[in-house]
Amino acid sequence: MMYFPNIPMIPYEGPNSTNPLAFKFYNPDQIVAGKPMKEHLPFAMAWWHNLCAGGTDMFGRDTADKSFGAEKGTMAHAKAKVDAGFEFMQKLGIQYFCFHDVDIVPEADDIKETNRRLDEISDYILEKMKETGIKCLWGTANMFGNPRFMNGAGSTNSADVFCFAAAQVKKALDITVKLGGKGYVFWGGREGYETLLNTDVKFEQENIAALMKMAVKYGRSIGFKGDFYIEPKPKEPMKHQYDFDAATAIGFLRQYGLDKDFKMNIEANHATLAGHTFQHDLRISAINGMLGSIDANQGDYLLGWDTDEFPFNVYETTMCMYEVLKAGGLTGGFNFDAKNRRPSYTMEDMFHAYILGMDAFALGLLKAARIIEDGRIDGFIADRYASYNSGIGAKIRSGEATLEELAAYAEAMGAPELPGSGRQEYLECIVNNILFT
Ligand code: XLS
Ligand code: NI
Ligand code: NI
Repeated sequence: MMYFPNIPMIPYEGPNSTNPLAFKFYNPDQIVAGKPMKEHLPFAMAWWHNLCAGGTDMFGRDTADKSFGAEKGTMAHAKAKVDAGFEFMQKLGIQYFCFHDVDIVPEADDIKETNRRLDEISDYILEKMKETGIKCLWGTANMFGNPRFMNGAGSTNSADVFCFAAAQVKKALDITVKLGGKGYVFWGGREGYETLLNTDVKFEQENIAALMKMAVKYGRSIGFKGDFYIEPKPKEPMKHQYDFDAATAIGFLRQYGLDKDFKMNIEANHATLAGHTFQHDLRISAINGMLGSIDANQGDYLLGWDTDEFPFNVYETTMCMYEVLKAGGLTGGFNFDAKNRRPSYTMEDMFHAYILGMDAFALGLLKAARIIEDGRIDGFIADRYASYNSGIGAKIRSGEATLEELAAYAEAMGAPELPGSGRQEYLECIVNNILFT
C-alpha cells in the first residue's frame, strides 16, 4: 500500500526549476569541498513530528490526519507509521531517522507490555531498514510526556519514578543498539525546576548525572559504540532547565566525568531560546570537541518558545555549515526536529517542508564552502590576532609570560595603539556577496 500515492520520487532539478516537488539545491551526488553533498548532510526524519504530530496546540486539536488509515493507539497504526515513514524517507532520499520510544509504539499501562511492543515494532523497522538501506541516527526515551515525569526523570523527587526512567532508558538503548543507531540522546525534557522553594538543585543534578553514568555503563556493556548526546535547551517545558546551553551542558559533563562519552546535539531553536545564535552554540561545542549532531530547525525571533520550524533562513544554515565544515563534519547528522505550521495540514505539505529544509541546508553548504574557499574571512581573522605571532604576544601564547614581565613591557611602551578595526560591515558585505551570487 502507498501512503503518498500522488508524490513521486523527489528529483533534483536545479535552481531554475519551479516544480514544487523537486530539489533546487540538494543534489546528493554533487561534490562539494571534496565529498558528495549527501555525505556532508546526513539528514534524518524525526518520527515524532513527521509521523505523530497532527498540529494539536494549546487552543485546538489536530488539523493534519496522521492516522495513515489505521486506528490510532493500536499496533496496526504503529506499523502503518513505519510503512508511511519509510515511503516518505525513500521518496526524499533521506538516509536516517530518529525516534523516542513512545513515538514508535503506543505506551501501555504496564512497561512490560510497552517493551514487548517495542520488540515487535523494532523487528518490523529492522526489516524495512534492510529493504531500503535507511539507517537509525539516534534513539531516545520520552521521559517528559507521561504525568509521572512532571518533576523530571533523573531530577525527579520520587525514587520510584527515577527507576521507571531507568527502565525506559535501558529499553530505548536496547532498541537503539538493535537498530544500529549512531547516537543516543538525552534531551532533559523536564530536568529543571519551576521554583527553588521546593527544589534541591545540587541533589537533582547529581541524580541526573547518576542516571547518565548508568546509561553509559549499560550502553557500553551491550555494545553501543556511538555517542551519547545532551541536547541543551534553556526553558520550556520547565522554567529553568539544567542543560541551558552548550557551555552549561559541557561544564556539567566535565564535572561528573561524562565528557568522554557525551557530545552535544545542538538544536537551532534551543540555542536562540538561550539568547544565542545557532552558530554560537555550534562553535562552543566544536571548540570543546563536542559537536556531535544537530537538530535542524529554526525558531521565530518574535516568539519566545520552541516553534520547531523547518529551516528557511539561509544565513543561519550557511553559518551552521561553516561551523560544521570547520569542525570536519559531524559524527551524527541533521535531524529535522521540525513540524509544519498548523494550517499546512496536507501530506503534500510534509514533502514541501522537507524539501525546504534539505534545500536550505544544501544551499548553506554550498555557500559555506565558498566562504571558506574564498578565504577572505578566515584570512581576516588570522590577521586580527597577528600580534600574538611573535615577540611578547608569542610569549603570552606559549604560557611563558609572567604578570610582572607584561607590566614592565606595558610601562616601557607608554600606551598601546587601538586594536585594528573589527571591520564587521566589510565582512558582512563579503557574506552577502557570496550568498547572492
Ligand atoms: C524538544 C526537543 C526534543 C528532542 C528529543 O524541544 O527538541 O524533540 O529533540 O527528545
Ligand atoms: Ni526542540
Ligand atoms: Ni530536538
